[in-house]
Amino acid sequence: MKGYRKGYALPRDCYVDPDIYRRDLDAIFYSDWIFAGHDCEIGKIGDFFTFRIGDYPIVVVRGEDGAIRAFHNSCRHRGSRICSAARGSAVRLVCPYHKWSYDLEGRLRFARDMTKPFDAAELGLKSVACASVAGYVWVCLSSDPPDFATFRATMEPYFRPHAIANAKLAFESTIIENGNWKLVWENNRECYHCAPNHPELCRTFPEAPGVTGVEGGGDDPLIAAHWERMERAGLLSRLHLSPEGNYRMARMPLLGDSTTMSGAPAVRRPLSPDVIQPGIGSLLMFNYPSNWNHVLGDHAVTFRLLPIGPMQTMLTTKWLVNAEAVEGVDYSVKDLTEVWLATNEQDRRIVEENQIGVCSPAYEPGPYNPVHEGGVIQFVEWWVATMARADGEKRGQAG
Ligand code: 3BY
Ligand code: FES
Ligand code: FE
Repeated sequence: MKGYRKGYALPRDCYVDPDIYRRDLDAIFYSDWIFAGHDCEIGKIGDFFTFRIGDYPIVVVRGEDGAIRAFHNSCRHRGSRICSAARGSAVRLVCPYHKWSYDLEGRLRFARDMTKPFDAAELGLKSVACASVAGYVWVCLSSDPPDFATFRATMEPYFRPHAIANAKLAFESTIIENGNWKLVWENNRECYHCAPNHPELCRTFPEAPGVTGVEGGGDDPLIAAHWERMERAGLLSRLHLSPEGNYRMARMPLLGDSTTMSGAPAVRRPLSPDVIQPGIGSLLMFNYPSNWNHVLGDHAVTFRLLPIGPMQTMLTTKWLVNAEAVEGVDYSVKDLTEVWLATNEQDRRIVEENQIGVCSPAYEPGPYNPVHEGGVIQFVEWWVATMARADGEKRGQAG
């Protein structure tokens, strides 16, 4: 990347330039596995949700056989988007334009008043690669998706005890941040900014760099003791960073039982019947480029990042609780969501101010703090390496 200096913030173009943004989409968002949502959001046959990765509208639907599939949400007649609702339930996916209808497996079943014979088998919805892992649905737009088995094998043992697939969505929030998607990630990958900006989060989330970073934190006695105690209780906890640096899992201690204002659980029932002990902290996972998470004893908070322009990013946050928990009896949405709604809003402003400053012709990349911003350095290096690899592949194909 022209002008990039290791250990320093990226050159302005990387956060501003529409061509680099197109390359980000091609090399990353159109090529990698992207977090779509949760199995439990589409629990019944015919349940669906929709979203968009760059220019691609997608629908994720549970079929008659119970399997979850993803399709391009574009009609095979003249291309109209078929499902416009964010979520819903349907027996067939019916295009609103001329009522061509597709079954839940994407087969074209009905094309009204078509007099000339046509090959229905040729006109099914185009499928998108789709995989469900431990209650998380992922899709990949590439016709040749990268290996996902290694991620699956790594994620499952950390997440299985938390029974995310059987949870329920208690609340969802979507915000638009006027900043490049990499600024959103850089901000997420450090807690250097937490003390000055996140009074609510800091009640329970430790500032210690070992908690947010990727170095391991095992030399921090508090973290090491937490891993020891959790793994004795059967909960995989030690940090795992993938060799390519694109995902990390680790269970970190919290100051309290949950990321609430009081530190007490927000939900009276544990998220999973298999994890009932207090003080389990937070199972943290990130998976570049689209997802990070906090899985607690009483609930989980999951984040989906989608770029919508060179300087605009959409962030969707979901709060999952035990499916049996009753709102108003076992939890209140206010207590459940207060800390992260406030934190997201604070982070949105941080990212937007960062974007405005980076847009200045006077901006010059400064040095990352090696202690507190190791996670940011890791993210930026992953991005630079990923782009260099994609450019190399493109040159290889061209030459
Ligand atoms: O959401 C996160 O994982 C990070 C950790 C600390 C700063 N940020 C809130
Ligand atoms: Fe879908 Fe015509 S575009 S039925
Ligand atoms: Fe933050």
